[in-house]
Amino acid sequence: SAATLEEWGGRKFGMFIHFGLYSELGGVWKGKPVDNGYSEQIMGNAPIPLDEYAAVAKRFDPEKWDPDAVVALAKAAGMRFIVITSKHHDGFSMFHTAQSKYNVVDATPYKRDVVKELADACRRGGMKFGVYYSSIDWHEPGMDHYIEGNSNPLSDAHAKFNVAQLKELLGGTYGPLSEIWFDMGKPTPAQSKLFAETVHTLQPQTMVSGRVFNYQGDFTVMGDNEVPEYGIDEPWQTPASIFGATWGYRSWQKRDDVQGKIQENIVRLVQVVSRGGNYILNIGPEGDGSVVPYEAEVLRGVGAWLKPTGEAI
Ligand code: FUL
Repeated sequence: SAATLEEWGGRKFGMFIHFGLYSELGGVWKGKPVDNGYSEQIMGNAPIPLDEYAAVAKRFDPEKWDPDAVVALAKAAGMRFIVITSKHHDGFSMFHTAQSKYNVVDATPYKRDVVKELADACRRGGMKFGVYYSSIDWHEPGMDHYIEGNSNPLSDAHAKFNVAQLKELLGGTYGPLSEIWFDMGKPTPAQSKLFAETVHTLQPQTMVSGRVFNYQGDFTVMGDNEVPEYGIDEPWQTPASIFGATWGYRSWQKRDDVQGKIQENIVRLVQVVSRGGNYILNIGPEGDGSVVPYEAEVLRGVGAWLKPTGEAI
């Protein structure tokens, strides 16, 4: 509805979180930095055989993950919503899905539903909450590994699996979702329609990202880190990563000139918002769940500029 669109557009600034098994690897495989693509896609980039990648789950134990602290950080940055990876291309679910044991509760020593605990923290903190959901699944036989442009076609069986997971995510356990950030794969028009309808039937207020494809999205997603030159008169969003080269944690990332980074993100935020969009800025927590101090500093720096006198915006 018009009210939903206006509310969503009015949020302007949010936090993206890329967190998964890849965070544990931090962009390194067998002692070597993997530098030919985003670190959240290290399984496809290295490439890592499925059984070896899946074994990482046995040591994924993000004890330092603190959802309330993450919500507090988003607030300090002046953000109004958070979107976390519920499942990335690797196919590993960060929520307790019943569709596959390949999830954070059933397959790791951590045994806790990361998506649920963040959803609850957001509710406590008055922060809107949404999820990223990739329809690609490198864990599935026949769909394994990278295809140019992440344009994997989806079998009907896989689309069914996706719908079953969407029903879990939107069925109430995770509360009201502000948006669902579909990403990649190459669904048919009928599959895109099915995904969008599934979302809207369960939660009419949930905004569907344009990367559900085939004109079924409620908002347009720009290219990664893309800031358009002109105002655009429709709901849209720029997804931004602090380092450009990765969204998932990368241990060997060079992190310097934090003031310059803060300035850069303030400028981009202003450009996006003044042109009618929402800016969603990413953090990539480490495998132990901790937020990279440099990233927290960038976010706080942007927030300090937004709120020079310290009052709530
Ligand atoms: C892209 C994905 O392929 C990246 O890994 C990342 O999630 C980014 C936000 O969207 O298309």
